[in-house]
Amino acid sequence: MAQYIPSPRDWVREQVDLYEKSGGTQGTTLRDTGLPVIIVTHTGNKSGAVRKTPLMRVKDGANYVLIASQGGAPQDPVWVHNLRANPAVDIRDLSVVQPMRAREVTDDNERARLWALAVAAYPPYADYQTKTTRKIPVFVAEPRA
Ligand code: F42
Repeated sequence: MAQYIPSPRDWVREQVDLYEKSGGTQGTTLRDTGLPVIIVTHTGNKSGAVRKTPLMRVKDGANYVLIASQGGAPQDPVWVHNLRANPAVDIRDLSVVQPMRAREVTDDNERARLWALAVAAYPPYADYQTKTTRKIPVFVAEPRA
């Protein structure tokens, strides 16, 4: 089995640890917002290592919408490259872990619909898009048999 390499960011690594070690009963929200977070487990496209990325929970039926906002930073987060190369992910939502497949959304109408869901779930996403000239990548994760 591939090695797990934790995030170099302390607060991110600590959130993943707490979320997983508690079986999805602690560390499940973003800091003091109280808004729910999921953990996306994916594969490093260069290292082949297991990577774990907390993201806001945005649901569309059985699917999850993944927003590569990184706080409106100028660069895409590197997990975007991992999902493009290896779309098979596991998504932990509280105590439930599901195998899913992440697909980057390229259709403008589909993206607009999913972006609206994302902003409804986590309003700061709208501010993040105004802070950067890049078009924030949007993925939809669908259940994988
Ligand atoms: N980030 C978001 O973009 N959107 C969100 O909704 C979001 C919510 C959120 C909630 C809670 C929380 O704790 C964090 C949250 N974050 C959110 C931050 C998110 O978890 C990530 O930390 C952030 O998006 C940055 O992702 P990143 O993949 O750029 O992470 C960096 C810091 C990182 O881990 N870098 C690694 C490193 O060692 O420098 C590289 C990891 C990696 O995947 N490497 C690849 C490999 O092969 O292993 C190579 C990648 C390449 O192609 O260069």
